[in-house]
Amino acid sequence: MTKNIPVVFLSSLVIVSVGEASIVISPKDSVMTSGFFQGVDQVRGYDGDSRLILRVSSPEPFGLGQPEGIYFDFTSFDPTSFRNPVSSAAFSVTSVSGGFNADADLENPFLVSAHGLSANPLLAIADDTNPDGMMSAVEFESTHILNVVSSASVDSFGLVTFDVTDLINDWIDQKNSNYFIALTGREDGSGSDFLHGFSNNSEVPGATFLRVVQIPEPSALFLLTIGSLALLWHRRRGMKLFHPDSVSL
Ligand SMILES: [Ca+2]
Ligand SMILES: [Ca+2]
Repeated sequence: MTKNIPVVFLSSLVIVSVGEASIVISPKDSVMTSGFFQGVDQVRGYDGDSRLILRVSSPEPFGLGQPEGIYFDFTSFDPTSFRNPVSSAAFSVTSVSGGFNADADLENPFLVSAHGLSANPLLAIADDTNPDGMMSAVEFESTHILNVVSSASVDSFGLVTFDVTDLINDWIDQKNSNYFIALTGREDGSGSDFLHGFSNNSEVPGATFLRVVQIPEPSALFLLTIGSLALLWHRRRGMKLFHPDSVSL
């Protein structure tokens, strides 16, 4: 029986590592664009811009032709660190007041959606931060935001989570190597005017994060199975030891 103890201990270790195979990734930065931004400063909210709140608007807020939206920079994402697809990826942001009395609430929920991108907005959009950019913010918004990955109804302040599993697996498979997530209000059909806020992660650390859960490696599953069998065997032997019929020795 003493021989079995290390094997049982190993199986416990494997169970723990499989159960906790989630990784949390923070964006390098997040920025916003808006039809309200006139002049050369088209992209705002960079680390150091002292902008605590970024905003997502309804498609044509207050008759504005260009909506507001947020771009999250995950260019530190390393697809080679994932050998398998992830089983889930949840993108969380912190809903706060946008500061213009146009927030979503329980009576007026706002459908916000997450998207992948087909180009790097920090390099493509021309503004004072990036004078070499090739296009305007509104042009980028209309041509490089991909189809919706998932939507969430925002009706209060606090954490809001989007299921971005398919997008992250596209990053891992290299079907999409633009490691950005955009939040827009383009799926909202309520007709209300929203200028809803989300904490700027560079100014409010921890407000935005991506949690991915990896599918266990086949070798880990094999070890788990072997470990479970060893545990079962150990238990059966243990039961025998304590069985009244076995105490005749
Ligand atoms: Ca930022
Ligand atoms: Ca700028």
